[in-house]
Amino acid sequence: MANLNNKNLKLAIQKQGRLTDETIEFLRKSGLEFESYKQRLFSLCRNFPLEILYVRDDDIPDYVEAGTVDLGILGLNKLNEEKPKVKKLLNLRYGFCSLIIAVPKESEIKDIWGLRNKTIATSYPESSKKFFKKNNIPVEVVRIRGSVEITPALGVAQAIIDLTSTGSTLALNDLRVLSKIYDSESVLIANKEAFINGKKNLLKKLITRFQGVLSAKNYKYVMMNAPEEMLPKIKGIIPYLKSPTITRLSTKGWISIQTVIKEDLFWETIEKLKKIGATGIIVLPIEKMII
Ligand code: PRT
Ligand code: ZN
Repeated sequence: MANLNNKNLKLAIQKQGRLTDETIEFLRKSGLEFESYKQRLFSLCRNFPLEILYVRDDDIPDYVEAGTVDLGILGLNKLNEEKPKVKKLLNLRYGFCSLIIAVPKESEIKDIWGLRNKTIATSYPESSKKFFKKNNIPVEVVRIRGSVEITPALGVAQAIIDLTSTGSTLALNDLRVLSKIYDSESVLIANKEAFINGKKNLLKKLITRFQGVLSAKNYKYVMMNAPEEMLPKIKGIIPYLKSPTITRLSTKGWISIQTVIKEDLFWETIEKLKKIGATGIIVLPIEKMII
């Protein structure tokens, strides 16, 4: 069992918020075993020398930059906004959202150029100023810490810049999107010196585990039956596949093929395979994939 000491890797994650559940799920999928219940300040993994610290997401960039922890998981939006001196290691494919500009539905403002000399409320002043500077549009950016979406109704601002995922908050507040500034998702960051200190090997091991989970998420395991003569065509449809597992079936001229298919091309690939005669297609999720 791992002990609390300086040789352990330290990872900061959000204590209680939008990223917490999915982050814990991701760590568990990576094979890490630890207790986590509300009001915990840290957990020690049972099967890997890793301490998990539960903190406010706003503190994660500073902790990682200062080396209080080696690693952190947080929204890419926080990195874009605060520009801490850290290393971004992986996109974790959850916590998706976008930073957008919105105006009241009935506003006369039709595009970003209509925002010239207007007041814009946001919790993301740096990202906002950068966007308008790049587009050469003079605006006044007012920093608001919470409930940015109600500021137009209060007469504080003519537009807002905020994160959105489902869009329901915007709809509830009668706001419409004018433009997107950037997309965001959960990311893994590391202290700049993490790879040159004594924990380098541990860090590499942990990243390999994380990559295994991410690769598995991007692929599906597929089994199918097909006429043997179609094998060259099947290989053409799944070009990244070097050597599929092939078994001869008892029906003459037929084979069974086992392979992996990329998630984003999944339906397209299945349609093509069906067209050339593949049948009995079975699809399974992959738990981990070490490439
Ligand atoms: O307490 P702590 O400081 O740790 O948390 P927090 O309240 O500052 O952050 P939290 O938990 O709200 O968000 C943590 C991270 O989740 C953000 O930094 C983003 O990376 C990510 N994320 C993903 C989001 C959203 N989706 C999101 N929808 N963060 C905020 N929102 C807000 C959005 O601005 C809106 O007000 O959620 C509301 C609902 O959004 P809709 O579009 O679904 O209605
Ligand atoms: Zn926060």
